[in-house]
Formats: sequence, structure tokens, C-alpha cells
Amino acid sequence: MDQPELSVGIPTYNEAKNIETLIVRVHEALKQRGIRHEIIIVDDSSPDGTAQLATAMADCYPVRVYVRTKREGPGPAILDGIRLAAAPVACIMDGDLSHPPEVLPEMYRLIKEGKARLVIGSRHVKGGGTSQWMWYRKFFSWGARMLGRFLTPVNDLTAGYFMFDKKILDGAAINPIGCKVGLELMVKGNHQGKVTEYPIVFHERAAGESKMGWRETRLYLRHLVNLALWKFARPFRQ
Ligand SMILES: Nc1nc2c(ncn2[C@@H]2O[C@H](COP(=O)(O)OP(=O)(O)O)[C@@H](O)[C@H]2O)c(=O)[nH]1
Ligand SMILES: [Mg+2]
Repeated sequence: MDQPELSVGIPTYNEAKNIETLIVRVHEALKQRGIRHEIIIVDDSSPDGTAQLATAMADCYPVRVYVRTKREGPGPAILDGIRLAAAPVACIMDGDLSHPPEVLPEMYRLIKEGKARLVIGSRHVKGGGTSQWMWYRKFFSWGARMLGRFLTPVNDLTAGYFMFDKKILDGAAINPIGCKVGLELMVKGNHQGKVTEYPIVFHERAAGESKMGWRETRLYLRHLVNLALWKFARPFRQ
């Protein structure tokens, strides 16, 4: 594998029905625009064989598979993906085809041209949206966003699709509670205000099951408290 320009990290748990299509779509989108890339699948030993399917594709696609032995939710897997990224620019996306890979080249261009250090694949800017969400899911998503509004001006602060120049990790103590690693970077990252939202239409997963529940909700609330404390203590640290 040539030295990649972009590493795409994907946390997975039981995504056997989605992983092959996703790898092909990510690869095609980036290859068409000549962007050298690697795809890192971080799987928590899914019983449905997600990791084996991804490993079998490594002969034909620039895929690496990292298997974690313990199931710990997407957060630690995302951090592993970032740690393993060989390229100067990293991207995290879900493994259930909710996040359209076709916008990867445009998100990358914003970083390459120096216009952004962090790009959010955003459902809540003009041109973005969600498909097939029931009213209660929209309501909970809205509530989660409202709770975090004082932390960052980003509209889609709970987004799981984000790309960044790894320079934003310099001097930043990144240790999120739960899976909102993007929010952690929006608040604590060394992005120098260069944060952009790129519109995406989020497609509800067609196959497999959502693994989100009360555990991640509880972790999100604790994460918000931690970030608030961090933010308000900042003047005293400097
Ligand atoms: N490695 C790892 N990935 C996970 C775990 N739980 C969920 N994921 C992945 O995290 C991403 C988001 O999870 P998903 O269930 O789609 O959440 P939802 O979109 O909020 O319903 C998907 O790619 C999942 O496969 C886990 O325990 N370990
Ligand atoms: Mg999902």
C-alpha cells in the first residue's frame, strides 16, 4: 500500500450485511478522484463475521482490519481507528451505510486546501437531512443537540461522520466518554476555529440492528458534563 493521504476508520459490530458494500463505495469514491487512501475496520469480534469479510477484501482493496477482543461500544474503537491511521488526514464514519461515502472527496478537499481542519458530515446545514426518521428519533436527536449547544457553534454536534487534519490532536487531551469523539474534537481539538459543516443526507440503516441505547445516552450526558467542566476551567489553566 502506498503512503495514504487519507485514512478512513470505521467502527463495526455485526455489520456483515453492510461492510462489503461500504468498503467498495468508499474505495470507488476516493479512487475516482485520485485520493490515496486506506480503510481501517475496527471490529469488536463481531459474532456475525464482519472482520472475516473485511479481511477477505484486503487482497483487492486498501483495507486493514483491527480486531478488538472486548466489546466496548463505538468510542474506544473510534479512538483505535484514529491511533492506527497512517495518513495525515483521518476520517471516521459508521459501518451501516448511514453516512454517504460519495462526499469523502469534497470533505477531503476542504482540508487539503487549508479551508478547514475539521469537517463535519452534517445533517443540520442547508442541503443536509435525515431520511426515514420517526418523530421520536428526531426529538431525541434534537434534545441531544440542544443540551450540547453551549459547547460549540457546530449545528450537528452529535455527528458520527467527521474528517480532520491530525494536527488538531497536537496538544489536545482527547479522552471522550462514550462515542461522541467528533464532539470531543469540536470542543478540545486544536482546530483554531477552522471547523466546517459539509451537508450530508443520513440514510437510516437498511440492514442489521442499531446498537445504541441507554448506555450510550448515559455516557453522552456524562461526556457533556466533562466537556462543560473542561471548557469553563480553561481560563484558569492558561
Ligand atoms: N467496534 C465497535 N463498533 C460498534 C459497537 N457498537 C456499535 N458499533 C458501530 O458503531 C457504528 C454506529 O452504531 P449504530 O448501531 O449504527 O448506531 P446508530 O446509528 O446510532 O443507531 C456502526 O458502525 C456500528 O457497527 C461496538 O461495541 N464496537
Ligand atoms: Mg447507525
